[in-house]
Amino acid sequence: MPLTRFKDRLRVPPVLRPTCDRQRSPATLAVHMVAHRVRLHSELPPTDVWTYEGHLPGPTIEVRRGQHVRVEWINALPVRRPYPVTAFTAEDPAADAAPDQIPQNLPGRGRGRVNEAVAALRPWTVVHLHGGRVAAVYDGWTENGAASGQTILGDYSNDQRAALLWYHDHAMGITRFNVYSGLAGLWIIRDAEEEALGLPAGRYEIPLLIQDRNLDTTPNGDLTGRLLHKVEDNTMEFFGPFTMVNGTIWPHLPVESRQYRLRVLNGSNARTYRLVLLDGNGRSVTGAIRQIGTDGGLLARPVSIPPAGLVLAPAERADLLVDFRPFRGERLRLVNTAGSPFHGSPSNQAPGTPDPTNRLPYPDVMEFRVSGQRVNDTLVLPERLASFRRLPPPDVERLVALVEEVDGMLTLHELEPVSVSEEHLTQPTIAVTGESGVTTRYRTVAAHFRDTTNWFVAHGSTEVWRILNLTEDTHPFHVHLVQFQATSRDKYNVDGFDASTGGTTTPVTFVGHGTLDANETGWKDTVRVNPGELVSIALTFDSYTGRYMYHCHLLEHEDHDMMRPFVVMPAPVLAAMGDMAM
Ligand SMILES: [Cu+2]
Repeated sequence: MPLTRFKDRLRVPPVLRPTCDRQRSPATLAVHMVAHRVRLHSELPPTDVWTYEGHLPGPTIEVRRGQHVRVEWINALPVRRPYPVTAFTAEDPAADAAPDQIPQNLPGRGRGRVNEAVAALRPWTVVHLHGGRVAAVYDGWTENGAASGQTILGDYSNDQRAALLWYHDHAMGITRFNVYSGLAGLWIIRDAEEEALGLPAGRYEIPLLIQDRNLDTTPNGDLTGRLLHKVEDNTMEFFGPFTMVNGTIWPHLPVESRQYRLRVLNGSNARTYRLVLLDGNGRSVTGAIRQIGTDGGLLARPVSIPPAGLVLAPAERADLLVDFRPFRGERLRLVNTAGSPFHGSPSNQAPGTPDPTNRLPYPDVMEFRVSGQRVNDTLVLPERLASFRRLPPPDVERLVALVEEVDGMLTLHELEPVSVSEEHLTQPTIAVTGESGVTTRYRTVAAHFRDTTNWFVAHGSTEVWRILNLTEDTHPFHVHLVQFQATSRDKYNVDGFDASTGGTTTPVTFVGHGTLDANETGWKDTVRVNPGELVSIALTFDSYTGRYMYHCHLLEHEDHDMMRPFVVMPAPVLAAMGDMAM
């Protein structure tokens, strides 16, 4: 163990509650992006990080539903100091390498090369409120970055149900490094519906922002504390050996023997977690957890965690009620059982066992130390938590395929059916045989961020987006502006897809219905699409208009072209534009 587990106490980020000076004017906040030095673990030297307001994670911004808040995001990051992250590409391990020779399991660089382009970066940032209904100009369009000394204005209506959102950097091409440097924080919206439940609050409501990290070493192998973004030649995603919760590696939290509300966010670049709670004997006590909310707020009713554990891909959130009463005087470990890269398949290891073959050298996340004292806690969770209605049938359906091209570039292929007049096309097409047995041929109309915008959405309409994963890994699919509903997860045989042509030799074919977990049936802004799955989501565009993005939330994928624009426009404007829009 390179660092003592559970040594340091969990820190909780400070809370900023914006208030307005005068009636009717929006509350205002000034949030500075500043360089800072923090200890990620008490046995480490200080680490250079970039922060919001000097805190890692940034301060939690807490607002009321409907509270109008204006934020000045001030880039006050230093121009002359080196970029706080060393980007390094390690040589692939030999085919017969032992797990402890897989570079991403090891702290420090090993054999490989430093990415000098990253070393030469200067501060360039843009802030996105993830999960927020935000006007397009304030949404943090990836190309609209601010240099040091410049300010980005954010105007947030917070006109949505109570939820845990998060703000983070979204700068074009370098989001993975800027977020990794520390530019992320939580944003909590409160409302009356949630308050009526009398959920644990104050020091009994704890946010847990989970992120993996790697650290550089001296030639002797001592950890320097410097942030190291190490990938491998053939694994572009970052997976680090150390797990940080709220900016501390493997922390512990003393808790009373009562119920707690834990608000969990996976803020990792690429690592998916499957979280299991273990008692002192290594026995799973995950049954002590009920999930009450997800990305977009409260679920209609509380649900159990899936037996194998709570899966959270990057950017997904879980609102949990954890009952520590049966565990007086015990220590409980929260562990990860998901290997990386994540494919959606279950683990073969006993929970808490290292799985270095799958880049999980240290499964620990954090420890809860339950007090021996008896506490009076009479909260009984109601069976109905919040209002929920299914979205109406869609006006429009769209299909996008997740494709890894032969050069390893990951892309989003927007697909359109081949019309009769196009049947002579020489371009490769993707044939899909659906549940009904009908085969449709599609052509790719865009695949890269720079390609033409195709998706023009009528304001007020409901759409279904179908996401077909033709790659070998799970991708968390994120849409800006809206909270959506996952409606189905179907399994397809995708063997007929040929990445070298971008087309199919035999149709991609429906093989059966998969399952959405109970905790995926609430409001979501990020949904996992496992290999060979076609996941459908329903979205109603009833708030703002303008240009937004959808993308994979593995930050290395988002930066390497798994990101596309879409535009919401008033329906009469679309009609006036005629064919051009559709
Ligand atoms: Cu992806």
